Amino acid sequence: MKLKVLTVSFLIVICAGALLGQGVRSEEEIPSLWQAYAGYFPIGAAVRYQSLRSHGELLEKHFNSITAENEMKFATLQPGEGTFAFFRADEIVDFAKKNNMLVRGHTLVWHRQYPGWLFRDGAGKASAELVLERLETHINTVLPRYKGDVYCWDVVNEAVSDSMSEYLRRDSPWYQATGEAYIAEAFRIAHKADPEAKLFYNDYGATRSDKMEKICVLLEDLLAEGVPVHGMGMQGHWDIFGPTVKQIETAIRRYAALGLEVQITELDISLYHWADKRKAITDPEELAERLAMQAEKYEEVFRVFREYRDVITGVTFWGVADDLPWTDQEPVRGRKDFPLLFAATEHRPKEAFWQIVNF
Ligand code: HAH
Repeated sequence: MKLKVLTVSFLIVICAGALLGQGVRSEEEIPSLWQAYAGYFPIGAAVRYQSLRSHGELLEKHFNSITAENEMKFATLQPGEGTFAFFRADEIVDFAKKNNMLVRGHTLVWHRQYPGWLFRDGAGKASAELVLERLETHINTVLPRYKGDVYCWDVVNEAVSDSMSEYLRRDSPWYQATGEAYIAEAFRIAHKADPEAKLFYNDYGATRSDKMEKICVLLEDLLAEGVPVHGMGMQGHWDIFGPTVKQIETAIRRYAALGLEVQITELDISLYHWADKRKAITDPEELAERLAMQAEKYEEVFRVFREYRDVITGVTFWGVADDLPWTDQEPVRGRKDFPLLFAATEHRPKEAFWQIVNF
């Protein structure tokens, strides 16, 4: 009986350990993540203005780059035509400056989180000319404001389609208003507005061979036309089952071969296969097993990132700790997940953290 109680308590401790983070170590025993990678590339995190306070200590210690998760998107920055709201973005930039961190700007052009007025003209649809003019006003207001503070921008996000029968995403209001024109225009305007800023095309599914080929066609065309594109952002919303490290490596090489720098811009490794529709993993043993697989996966992908340090100029996590993953608020996935390096409880480093700092 006593043995059984002991075994059960032991199991509980192990499961809790997996959930909460491995062991309990004093703060001095925990190395800084960005310092461990100082010879490789900056380590970033996506923040919400609230997380500057709730996750401030983690951010200061482990990250030397930040990205606003939502605060620099079109709808947030210009909710009404000519009405700009910079205070939340400013707060994030000030935090970064105070802590000597880089800031990645995200994102100028996307088919989501845009304000309704942008594609309307009175009661009707705005013309291509009007939409491009508004794009120019937006970029010419935002980029100069953050010149010298935001060192790179995701100029265009997710323009390429997921559908096998489509090249660019035709359901994007940008495409519907201007055809392909908005993409090159956005890069040209951005480059004029801040010639120092590194300009990125950013997308998910960037390791899938069919989508990768389409992205490369887009990038090659832009480069051939002399459009100022400097980098490819691979989002990196991955899971413990895929993509494989081989696929990740192939993609990094493919984008780098275009002469672009490569960044992993939105890294997180979900515990769920992408087709798994469950809202939560309820079995503690399954959870522990998946957290172990996650640690291994993080170890493998960071080994590849380190190998490609010459072309990789940044790795950014899409969030800071498991208590605030974007998937909690994302209606597309909306389920309990633990995709990051720090546990929800007390922000303890998880096994995945130890795997990537001990190399
Ligand atoms: C990313 N899209 C976006 O780039 C980022 O701005 C957002 O905060 C979260 C994730 C990934 C994505 C999505 O939002 C919906 C469907 C597929 C992929």
